[in-house]
Amino acid sequence: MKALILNSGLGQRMGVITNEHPKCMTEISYKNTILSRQLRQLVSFGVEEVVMTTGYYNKVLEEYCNALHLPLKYTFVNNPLYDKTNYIYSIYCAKDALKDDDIILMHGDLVFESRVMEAVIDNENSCMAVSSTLPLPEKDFKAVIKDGRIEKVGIEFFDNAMAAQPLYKLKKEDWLVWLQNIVKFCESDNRKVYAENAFNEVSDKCKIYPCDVQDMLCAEIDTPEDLKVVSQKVAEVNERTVYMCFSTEYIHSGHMAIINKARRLGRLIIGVLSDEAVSSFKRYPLIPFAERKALFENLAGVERVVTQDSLSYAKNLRALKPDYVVHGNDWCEGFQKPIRQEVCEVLAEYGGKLVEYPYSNNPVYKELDANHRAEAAMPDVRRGRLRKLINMKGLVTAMEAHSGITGLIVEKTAVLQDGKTYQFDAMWISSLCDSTAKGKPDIELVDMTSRFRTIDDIMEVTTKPIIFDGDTGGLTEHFVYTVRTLERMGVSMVIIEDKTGLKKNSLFGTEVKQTQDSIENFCAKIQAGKKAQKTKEFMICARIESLILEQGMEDALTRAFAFSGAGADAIMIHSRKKDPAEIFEFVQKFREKNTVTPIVVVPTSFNTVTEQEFKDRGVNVVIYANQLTRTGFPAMQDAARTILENHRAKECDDKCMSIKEIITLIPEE
Ligand code: SPV
Ligand code: MG
Repeated sequence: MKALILNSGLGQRMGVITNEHPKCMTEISYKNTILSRQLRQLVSFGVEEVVMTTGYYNKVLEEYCNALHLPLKYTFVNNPLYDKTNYIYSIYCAKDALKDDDIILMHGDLVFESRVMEAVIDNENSCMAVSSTLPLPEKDFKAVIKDGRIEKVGIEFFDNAMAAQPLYKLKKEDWLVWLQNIVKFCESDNRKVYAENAFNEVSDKCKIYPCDVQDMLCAEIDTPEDLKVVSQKVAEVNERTVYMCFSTEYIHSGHMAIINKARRLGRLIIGVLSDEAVSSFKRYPLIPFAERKALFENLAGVERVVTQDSLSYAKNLRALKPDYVVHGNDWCEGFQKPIRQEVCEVLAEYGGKLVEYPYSNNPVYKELDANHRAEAAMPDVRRGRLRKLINMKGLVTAMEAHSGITGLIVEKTAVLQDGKTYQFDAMWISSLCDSTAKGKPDIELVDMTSRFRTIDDIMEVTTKPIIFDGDTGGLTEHFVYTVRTLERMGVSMVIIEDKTGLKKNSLFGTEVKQTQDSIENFCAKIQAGKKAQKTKEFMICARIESLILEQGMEDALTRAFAFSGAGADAIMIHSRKKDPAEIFEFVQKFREKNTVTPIVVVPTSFNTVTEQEFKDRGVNVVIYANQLTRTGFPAMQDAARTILENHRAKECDDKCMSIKEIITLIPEE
């Protein structure tokens, strides 16, 4: 696309202002003339070629353009009869340079805000800027609209007309029709009329549509009074601010495209989502906040970078009051919909505007995202994320997973509540559920190789950190190998319980015979594990069974201090009572002496306590240890029974996910 700028005229009505240069070289704002502003706008829209008709002070004008050093290729075409003809003849002189492309046609004294040019350029048709909100001008151009198209342009039309400005996008096929008639006019010596007169004769074949720019700035400057009014408006436009928010960890050309669009609207302020906000809806970012912020701070055209500490824009919008918020239109649906709704409400409070651009579905970006996700799943990246999350959030939640599909449920399930997104932070690979899925009792019967296989299945399709139920850890001599394997796989934490001999599930309590390990033995196991591990992020958590085995609070606390002293990175305290009192008492007494070692709880029986209450009392990890298993298997039993009872599958259908859903449940990467 080329631009055609008409700059041959004398600009007589400007008085002394145009004594020494053409009108387009008149200053309109600090650092910009009418022309330099237009040219810079064209560059920002990716225009590379400008055909400029010249006349009055043509050499001054050419030199000026070249001195701007803009990335534009100019073709200057002098109209030697500039003082005797109208611009129709200037176009005629330039005709040979204007036959091979779509063009943007504008008068050299037109000042417009970038949204006007955007609306014109993005229009799929040939179009002219008109305004449905401005009154019809007495002496300036009006466009007569018929059947949705522009039938005539001129100063003399008032019926069915709209105020119009000489800014057009003309597709080659339309432009050539108009140009042909311009040539015909000029060659029959009809050179003192508007070029639009030639258009009016062929408007049935040259299909130009109105592009309504309403009350956006788009005005010609004919007089010093116009200059004053428009300069003031330009100053206002230049003061506008634009807000965008990013959570991205890398910037690709799609981001740049929308940033460039936003920059045209005003001075760009970027909100960078805090790590906490990012991990509330995605995963813990691989690139920490400070680095992500620096990405944008170093981007040309970004005026300021601020922190956005939640998914909600409200706080920043109320503080910054940007004129525009820019976003891709992808947030009209899905979990971002209420966030968008809130943005609209806050913008309405002070008259800001939301500008949305079509979301790019470019497969390259999808691939970049997939690669990035894959990176997040790599062992070295995944392993350390649990520690980071505990430090960042204070309390993290983990949900049981025992297969690829349950892993995906934990990975992807998200709930939007009160403008916030909630999801599980981590996955718990429970010995109970892993064994149950294999139809085996939870007595360390499923061997480690098989348990590692489960981890592998889950890891293959997820990215969230993994907490592994290591049962008793087995013999110390075996545990050290387990630690290294888990670490190598990218598991974040192993929890081992202080039992020995034939371990049974804790929820049996004292109904079955279970033996607690001695403090000395268990400390030695922890120490051996810590010594064996190769990375500093891997965590070994000591699980205390004293309350389960009714050994009393004192015993539980003595063990907790001994185990943390032996190097345990966290302490899990377990109970099978419905009443959380003993858990609360333990947490309080432990925290009186130890404020740093993370505390883990598994509230299967004391399940009325909320995460917030646990957090307030000093708990750091809440594990939902078996709920997917306990909900999934009854549903399957029910389906099996229903088929048996009815001797066919029809009655079961309503209980089932559709075949279509099941085959599309797992997207192909
Ligand atoms: C598991 O989920 O396997 C556990 C927790 O160890 S509990 O079943 O409560 O013992
Ligand atoms: Mg277990």
